[in-house]
Amino acid sequence: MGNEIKCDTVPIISNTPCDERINSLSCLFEEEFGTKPSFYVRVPGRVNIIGEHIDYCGYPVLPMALEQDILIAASLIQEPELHLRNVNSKYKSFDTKLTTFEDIVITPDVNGKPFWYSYILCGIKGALEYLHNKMNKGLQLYIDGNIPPASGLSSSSALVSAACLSFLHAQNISLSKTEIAALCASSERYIGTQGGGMDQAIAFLAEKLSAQYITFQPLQATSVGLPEDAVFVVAHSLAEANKAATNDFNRRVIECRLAAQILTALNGIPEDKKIITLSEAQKKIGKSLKDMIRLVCDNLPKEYYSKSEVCDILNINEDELENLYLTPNTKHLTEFKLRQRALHVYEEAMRVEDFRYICMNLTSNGKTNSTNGHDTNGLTEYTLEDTLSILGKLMSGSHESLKNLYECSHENLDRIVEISRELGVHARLTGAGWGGCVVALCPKKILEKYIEILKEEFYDKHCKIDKNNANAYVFATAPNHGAVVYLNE
Ligand code: ADP
Ligand code: NG1
Ligand code: MG
Repeated sequence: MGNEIKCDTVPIISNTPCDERINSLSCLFEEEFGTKPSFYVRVPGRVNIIGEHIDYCGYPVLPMALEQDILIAASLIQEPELHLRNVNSKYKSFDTKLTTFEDIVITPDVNGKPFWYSYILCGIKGALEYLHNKMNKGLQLYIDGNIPPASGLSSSSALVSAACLSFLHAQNISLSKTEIAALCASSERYIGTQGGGMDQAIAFLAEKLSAQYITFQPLQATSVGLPEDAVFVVAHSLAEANKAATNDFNRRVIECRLAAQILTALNGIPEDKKIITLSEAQKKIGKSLKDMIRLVCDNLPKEYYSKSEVCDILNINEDELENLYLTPNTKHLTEFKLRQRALHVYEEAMRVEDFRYICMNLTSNGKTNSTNGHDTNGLTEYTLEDTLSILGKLMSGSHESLKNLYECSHENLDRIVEISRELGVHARLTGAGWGGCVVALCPKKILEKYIEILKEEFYDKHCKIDKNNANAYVFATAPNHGAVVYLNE
């Protein structure tokens, strides 16, 4: 590898690694565009270890970057145009002129699903907006991705981020990692989902060998060491879920918004129609996470809240409710689950703090230090148990909550979690859910056996996939580094 320059910005490495994937992408690029790529951009996918569906509520999360990535080969052209090719033939070529960010209109296909290239357009639209439409060069991009798509491993954000980074690099602009992560998070919202920024943050701020504790406002990442006697295993449920193709994701976002608005309204906070998150509600009310959980149970006792009930509590009419708090794809909803969603968020935020606390205090023998100074939410009861078992229980708790309170699991995910539990391995769905992947905390000493049993019991017996062909669906992973640019000099 060449020399890295500027640590705070995305590393620009002055020579491209010589590997088979880059070589074959380079050949395809040259065949298609008649020139060599001038640079490559690599942005990893991620697995979120714990802290699901809480980034958009303002709470910290704990992801790590994967080895799987989106790799883009790029060259500059004089014309203000964009030419997109993909190694995978199911993603059809796309060419367009580039004028202003306002002219980039992102529309779905006839079934309401985004086109693959819309994720690229999101990244470029965001970058053009940031540059106030100043653009010197057009781009030719050839994309090679190996992150399982629509599977909760953040293929979408890797694609948006890789496009935004390519475009900014082509215009000679280099932002700090946190700036570009925040820009990519807002750019991806052009696809229609109101995500929180975890995926783009880890894409840029990831570091090899440690997970990252990511806080929002301000966006910051702190390295968190993981237990050495365990391995994180990712297992695909074989169900895909594109988050922008349905309103499941945004429905949860707006239910959290409404819960936050109601909690503040019922707790004497002066009326303010600005959207607030559940973490802002906590700050305004001035209570601990534990107290917020009690408050949710007291203030939001009902199973469902109708539109008119929400309006009555917030002292607004239905038009105001739609305009202030709902998204285009949730405007028609008539009922909202508020207690369940808010309970998940506050409890999951506590689980993240506990998980991080245990990891920060790992000693060389795999046990944790004393719990001095940390409100352990009852964890002291478990100090004699194995660290892995405490961490595992937090992960299992997260899954149960996502399944029962957040209702974003899938029968295949539950099946994998169940098979894991029978072997004493704790696992949870990772990413947004409704399909996608499970992440499991597997003691190193049973890793082979665990993967073998998943292949037999889930892939072979349950999904009728020969266990010898299941390698692509279940793999052990370790924290990888974040986005880089390679110059092809
Ligand atoms: P994820 O959980 O992977 O982020 P999303 O539903 O957010 O799932 O986005 C998945 C979509 O991203 C896919 O349906 C596809 O349109 C796009 N995508 C992912 N990987 C690639 C790729 N390698 N090439 C082209 N498009 C991709
Ligand atoms: P995935 O499943 O990778 O698309 C989504 C959101 C995250 C976060 C998780 C749930 C986007 C781009 N990503 O991830 O911000 O909310 O779900 O924890 O919206
Ligand atoms: Mg995504």
